[in-house]
Amino acid sequence: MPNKLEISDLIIEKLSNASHIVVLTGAGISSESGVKTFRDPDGIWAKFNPQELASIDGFMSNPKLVWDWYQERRAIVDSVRPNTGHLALSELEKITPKLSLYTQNVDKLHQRAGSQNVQELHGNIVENKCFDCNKPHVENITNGELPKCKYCGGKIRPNVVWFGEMLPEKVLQNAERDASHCDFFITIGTSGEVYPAAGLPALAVRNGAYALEINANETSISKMHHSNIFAPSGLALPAIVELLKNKTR
Ligand code: BV8
Ligand code: ZN
Repeated sequence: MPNKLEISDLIIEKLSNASHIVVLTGAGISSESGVKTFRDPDGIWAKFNPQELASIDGFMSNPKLVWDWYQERRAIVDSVRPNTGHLALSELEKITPKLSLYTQNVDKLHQRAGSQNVQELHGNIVENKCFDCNKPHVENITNGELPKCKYCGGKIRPNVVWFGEMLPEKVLQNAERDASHCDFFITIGTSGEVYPAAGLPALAVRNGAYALEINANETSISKMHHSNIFAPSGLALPAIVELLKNKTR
């Protein structure tokens, strides 16, 4: 397999000896499936202000606009498929002793690619819940009017974490514990702008892990990684899995 992506032997050596790999993914890993990222020039937030839509205030002030925005995104997510990057991560989970995958993405593409140990730091847009009593809303959503909670009549919202909202406590605790105890941390397709998720790579490095960033571009957290592969994750991840498999053959 020509190593045209310049994946160093050191990365493959460390990966093949890693007892616990932690992966943090962001919107970039889904972009090759056709799901727009947030902050890229053609991203979904190019025309919307995130605070306006992905926040409690945004929903309170314009529930219909926010609800329709999520309906639009749900339709896109339903219409796309996991790409080679998602599939390679699912393969990596199979061929390594322990891999913990934490995603900021809300599209469920990792689960659809077959990854078993996926924890959602920012929830997902497949499930819905009541804005007021937090109970899950499992009824089918028909387009048009805003659905109402059958328990309390409250407004239904997607089960995502909005700006200003706490992340799911157990998931964040697991992420911080795993980042602090792993020996290899891979950051894939995230601009590293949104906290506390963006703080996980630094936590791993502080605790002695080897940190690799895979991103199509340089980011604000590139420099704090031991190595970077500036390439699309749909190309880099399958190449890494192939090199790992060749090594163990
Ligand atoms: C919190 C879910 C405690 C919904 C999202 C003021 C008030 C309140 C909070 C704050 C505040 N100031 C700061 C904060 C903290 C805030 C924050 O970090 N703000 C930032 C913007 C400064 N964080 C929060 O509010 C979090 N909660 O802190 O609670 C608290 C509570 C009250 C008060 C204070 C603190 C909640 C954060 C979660 C927000 N929800 N989304 C939805 O999706 O609609 S965030 C949103 O950004 C997405 O979840 C996304 O996952 C996340 C990160 O974006 P990325 O995934 O990185 O995507 P992005 O487009 O940015 O980058 C894509 C990358 O991919 C690029 O680098 C690109 O180069 C790369 N790429 C592109 N193609 C490819 C590729 N790479 C590889 N291959 C390719 N092919
Ligand atoms: Zn309710």
